[in-house]
Amino acid sequence: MHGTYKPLWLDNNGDLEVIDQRYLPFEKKTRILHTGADVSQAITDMTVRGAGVIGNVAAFGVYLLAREYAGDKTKITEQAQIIRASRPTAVNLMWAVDRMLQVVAQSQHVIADCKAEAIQICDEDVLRTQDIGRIGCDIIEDIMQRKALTSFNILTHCNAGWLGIVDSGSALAPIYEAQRRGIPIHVWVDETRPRNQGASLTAWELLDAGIQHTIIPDNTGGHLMQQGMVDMVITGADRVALNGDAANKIGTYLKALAAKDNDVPFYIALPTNTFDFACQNGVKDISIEMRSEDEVHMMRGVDEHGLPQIIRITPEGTKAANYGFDVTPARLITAFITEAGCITPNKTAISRLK
Ligand code: RUB
Repeated sequence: MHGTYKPLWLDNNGDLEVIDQRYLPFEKKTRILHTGADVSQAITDMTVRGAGVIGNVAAFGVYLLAREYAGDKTKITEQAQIIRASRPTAVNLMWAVDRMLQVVAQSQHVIADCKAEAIQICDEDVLRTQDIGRIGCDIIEDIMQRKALTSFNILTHCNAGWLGIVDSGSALAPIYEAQRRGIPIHVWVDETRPRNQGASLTAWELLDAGIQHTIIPDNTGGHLMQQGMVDMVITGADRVALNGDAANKIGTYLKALAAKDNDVPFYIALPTNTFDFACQNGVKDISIEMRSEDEVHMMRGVDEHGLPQIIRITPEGTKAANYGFDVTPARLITAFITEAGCITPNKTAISRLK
């Protein structure tokens, strides 16, 4: 790898160029991040999003700080805290910044070493997602065999594809692998209100890859599971506690409840750097990001001429609550699909990954 990944890469000036995910699926724009402040801003305003990519971009953010402050360790460490706090839930962000700061502390050649470490973090994620793809797809084949299925229906929520983590995604990695293995697969894509990461990002990725998929309103999954139209649910995660409780995009918990009631296997695919070993109890201890009411009131799309428009869909003066994430209790999760294998959602199994 040479610092070139599908959602982010280093340009010829050594700046970080990222796909600006706010404009997909209608426009493919990129944004160049020159400084640490640019990186914090891009994470906060969701130019880049998804736990893995937030960590990937944050790692390069510390490299940009090293360049900006000519290797001054005190300044880099101080400014890196702003990147570290730019979104609260995805633990990959804190993990990546802390790992980069260890390099800063020990290095004699801070700028070069930071660049190499950021590339190393992304390279490792590339390999992690490939392993997740293989292990997840083995599970798909196993379920198909047991149920004597000739095609397979997966439901996913939000976006945990290559826009979410370099370079194969987490939840979508087994789906891409299934396509490579020639398995006839179809994906139910939750639209994922209010920011529609499913409808705009997952659908865009799957369309681009030529994978059969159907967008469904967020409330449809329970009905489909009841009718036997879902063989497996796979989502990503933003933070998983030691007891196996998993934070992911708001609405994931409801899908897990419906899956349990209908005996549909519910898997969470994640790289091991999404486990938060310091967090004992996810439901009690993971703080949930509250986002702007405007994301609920307003919708972005294109009009009949293909021109971008933002419209309001609620009455002026009505209040909205915008919880970014929810926590699915471990008891509803069949297993975690990680690069280290399939992990049972309990403290004993998760502790072994430390
Ligand atoms: C993203 C989200 C994704 C996880 C996992 O939320 O909930 O499912 O981050 O993604 P947001 P991955 O869009 O608010 O960042 O494992 O691919 O990083």
